[in-house]
Order: sequence, then C-alpha cells, then structure tokens
Amino acid sequence: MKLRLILGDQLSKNLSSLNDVTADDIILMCEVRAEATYVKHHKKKIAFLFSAMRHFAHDLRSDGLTVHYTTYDDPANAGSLLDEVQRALDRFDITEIIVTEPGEYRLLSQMRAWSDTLGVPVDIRPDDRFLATHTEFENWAAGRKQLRMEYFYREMRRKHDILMDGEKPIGGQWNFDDENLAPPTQGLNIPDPYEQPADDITREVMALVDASFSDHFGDLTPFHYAVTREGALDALDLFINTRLAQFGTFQDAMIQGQPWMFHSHIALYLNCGLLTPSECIRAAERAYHSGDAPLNAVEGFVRQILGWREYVRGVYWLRMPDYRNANFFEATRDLPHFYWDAQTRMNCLRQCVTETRQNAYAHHIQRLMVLGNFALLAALDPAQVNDWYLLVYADAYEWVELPNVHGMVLFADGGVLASKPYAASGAYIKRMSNYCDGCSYNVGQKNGPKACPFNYLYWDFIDRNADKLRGNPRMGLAYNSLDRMTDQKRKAIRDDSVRFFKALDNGENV
Ligand code: FAD
Ligand code: DLZ
Ligand code: SF4
Repeated sequence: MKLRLILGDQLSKNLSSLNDVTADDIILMCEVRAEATYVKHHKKKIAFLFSAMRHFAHDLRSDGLTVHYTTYDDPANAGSLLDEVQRALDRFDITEIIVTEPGEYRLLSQMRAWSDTLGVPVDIRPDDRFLATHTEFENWAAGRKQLRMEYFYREMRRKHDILMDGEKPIGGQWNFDDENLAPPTQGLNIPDPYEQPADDITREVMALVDASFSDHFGDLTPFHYAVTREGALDALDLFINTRLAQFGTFQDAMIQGQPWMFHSHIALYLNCGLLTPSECIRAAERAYHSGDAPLNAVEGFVRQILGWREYVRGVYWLRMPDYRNANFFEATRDLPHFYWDAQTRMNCLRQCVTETRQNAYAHHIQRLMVLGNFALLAALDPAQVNDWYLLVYADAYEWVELPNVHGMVLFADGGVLASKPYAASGAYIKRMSNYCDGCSYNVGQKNGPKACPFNYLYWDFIDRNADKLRGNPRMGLAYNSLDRMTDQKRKAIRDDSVRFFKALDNGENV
C-alpha cells in the first residue's frame, strides 16, 4: 500500500503526488507543531491553513479516497511530518511513500534523507503547479550575467502565448509600468473585499488556534478568508469583476485605512494550491478581450503572476541554500519592537504594521517601500527581517518570501534579483500615499528632530554604502547628488541618523 503525504501548501487535486492515486492508497495530512512553529506564524495564517487543509481532506474523502488526518490537538500527534509518517508506517503496511516536492529547501533536504531514516522508498515528485520547471529556469539563467525578471517574463509570454499578437506583445509593448504609477486620488471607489462567513470547520480551527497559539503575532478575528477551492474561485471572480480594471493604475498607491486597494488578495490561495496560476492569468486575459479591463491593468496583473511569481521561485531554487546567508551590506541591527506592536511615530510604518497584524496581509508597495525600505535604510539583520516576513503574511512560504525580502528589499544578495536597492526617501511615500498627512514628522523637512526619518536615513544609507554602491550605474544620480552636498549638509544627515539610531536601539518610541 502507498502512503501519499500532502503538505499544508499542496491543497490541489492535480498534485503530482496524487496523479495515480487509487482508493487503496492512504493519503496522510497532518497539522504539526514543527511546521506551525518553526517560525511563529500569524494566528490568522495558521487558522486559514488548518481550515483549508481540513476542507481539502473532506473533499478528497468525498471523492472516495482514504485520508488519514491528524489534527493539532490529537493526543497521539507526533509533532513533525517525519514522525507522523513514521507513525503511519507503524500502523499500516506501507511499501512506498509518495510526496510532491515541498516549497522550502529546509523540508526538501530533510525529505531526501527520509528513505534512509525510514527504510521505505520515498518518491519525491516535481511540483508541476508552476508554469516554469526548475530545468527551464536553470536553462534560461545559464550563462547570463544578470537575471532580469523582464527578459524571463517576455519568454514566458511567448512560450505560453499570453497577451500575444503573433510574435508581438498585444498593444505593441511588453510593459505598461509608466501608466501604473498613479498616486492615490480623492474619492476613489474601492470595492469591498471578498468575505466568507466562517463555517463549523473554521470555527473549530479558530478555537484551536486561540487556545494553542495565543503567543503568536496577529489578530485571529475577524476571519473572512476563503478556505475551499470554490471560495477561492469566488474571490478570484470578485477581483476580476470589481477590481482588476483599476489594478494597474493604482498598483503602487497606498491610502490610510485602505489595506485592500485594487489588489487581488489571492496570493494566499495560489500559494497553498487552492488556485492555479494559469486560471488566474487566463481569467484576466479574458477580461481584456471582452473589454472589461484595460491592457495596462491586465498586463500588470499577468506580469506579477507569470513574471515575478515564477521568477522568484526560479531564483530561490537556483541559489539555495547559500542564498539565505548572504548579507551584502553586513547589516546587523535587531528588528525594532514596532514591527510587532506598531508603536512608532512614523505613521506609514504604524499603518502598515497595524494592517499586517489585523489581516496577515499588506500589499506589495507597503511590503516593499514602507516596511522593507525602512529595514534596508536601518540596516536590519536580514535573518530577522526574513523571519518576520515569513511569519506575518498568510501567503508567505520561503520560496517566495526569501527572494522578495533578501533580494528585492534588502539587496542582501548583492544584486542577483534587483539591479539596484529599492531605497527611497520620504518623498516617495508622500507621493504614493496620504500617510504623511497623519504623521508627527514633517516629510518636507530634511533635517532636525521633526524631519521625516526616511529623508536623512536615505542619504545616510547612500553615504554609508558608497564603497559598495558607487560603481552601480543605476546609482549614478544618487552619488552625483551626494557629491554636490556641502560638508555641513552631510554632517547634518550623519548627526540626525546617529541620533535616530541611538533612540531606535534604546527601544524609544521613534
Ligand atoms: P496582487 O498585487 O494582486 O498581485 C497578484 C499576484 O501576483 C499575487 O497574488 C502574487 O501571486 C503575484 N505576485 C505579485 N508580486 C509578486 C512578487 N514580487 N513575487 C511573487 N509573486 C508576486 N508574495 C507572496 O506570495 N508571498 C510572500 O511571502 C511574499 N513576500 C513578499 C515580501 C516582500 C518584502 C515583498 C516586497 C513582496 C512579497 N511578496 C510575497 C510579493 C507580493 O507583495 C505579494 O504577492 C502580494 O502583495 C500579495 O497580494 P495580492 O494577492 O493582493 O497580490
Ligand atoms: C505553513 C504550515 C503550517 C503553519 N502548518 C502546517 C502543518 O501543520 N502541516 C503541514 O503539512 N504544513 C503546514 N504548513 C505548510 C508547510 O510549512 C509547507 O508545506 C512548507 O513550508 C513547504 O512549503
Ligand atoms: Fe512616513 Fe515620513 Fe511620511 Fe511620516 S512623514 S508618514 S515617517 S514618510
């Protein structure tokens, strides 16, 4: 008899480990302490995943399959995936273990040793729920000096014939980024996000999470996420019908009290397997062809999934395990308390942490240009920053989190993923949000105790890292400006930064 192990982020019926399943096989699913606490995941993330796992198990059973499901509070729960597999081997006559390759290097390297540890063959199958295989990405990357997402994306567009007009991109250009930079405007009509009332299974899981993970970050209630494939498809439909048309234009905008904007909020479903990337891309493409959404929106959305999502996965598997240890700027500062408690006078950070705590969600620009920008400018320790991002977001798994944080935000990989650091002063946040209106700092002021800290920290970052960044052609403008500054101005920047970092390191409410 075969044992087919399905992980919490493998909730797809077309999974490679289920390809040839029969009613005689045993499917094993388990809620285990090791996975829920190797970083202390957000309460809402655990509730989402456990509920989605339980619904998926029900679904497989109604297809006539045999599922052994270990709940977290089962007194016999052995606490880790390996120990749960061992317990199944003790109970049943298992001749082979079949599993789809996990999304994290940590687990894959453990699983590669399972066959020896357990004395049963382990068939680790490719995860074919992505549009590019590992080999395709490796071939694309081979011999290239720089791995730029844009070129990978164009190949994917051609290969999968998405938004193409023969050999040419529809609309005559590959990318409409210059149309997707609108700042927040007054009176935007932002539709309500998808909301699904909790059913009995979700309520039971919420009680479990409340009792067992009370020391984890984040609000458990209200809980509105979909936990089934049908629910996730409804959430996708709602996005396509009510948000997609504005997605492009306001992709980078941030508004106080508006966590959802025109984003899709589907990454958590995609990453645990409730949605497939192809169906999301095709749904958006159909909306373009039927005239329901403009090209700048549809192309922008397609690029995120067909381009960025596939590309970061490729970089992760190409570069692991060394990737995790890179620290280009030798950054060592501890993560400040306000990443947990939101107690900071910097309104942009206060808003983004508060929304992250409430929803286990923040949209891309909040993650990149507020939370990430500060981590970069303040030289926060990449390991601590990575752990934070991995645990706070419901869509976070290392294969997608690490390249985004390590590569895109912290430039810790020295430029594998991004051609230059995404560092910005307060002017960027002011342009793309209305956060500065409610801030105790003054974004227009460059120096002094009332000045927006992003202003002087930006220049301090540029100055401090001149030996590492000056040679980067994309940093030329920044260094030209730095070189034109008077000594007095540079001293003011240094003094403000020293004062700010001292207060930050003392745990003061900066
Ligand atoms: P939308 O803005 O509606 O985008 C549509 C989809 O495109 C997303 O659902 C996602 O699947 C995909 N996508 C968009 N940008 C990226 C990207 N840079 N990398 C990979 N996929 C992308 N995404 C995750 O799925 N998990 C993470 O752990 C994660 N961590 C991030 C950490 C940082 C510091 C940054 C800057 C980005 C991170 N992202 C991560 C990418 C992106 O921010 C999220 O995918 C997005 O915010 C999820 O919200 P959404 O579904 O509303 O996305
Ligand atoms: C994230 C997560 C959590 C919180 N809990 C479980 C679990 O109890 N059981 C399980 O099989 N998977 C869980 N996961 C998802 C895994 O951590 C995920 O499969 C790996 O990180 C690989 O991507
Ligand atoms: Fe953030 Fe500076 Fe604006 Fe305050 S003034 S919200 S710290 S960018």
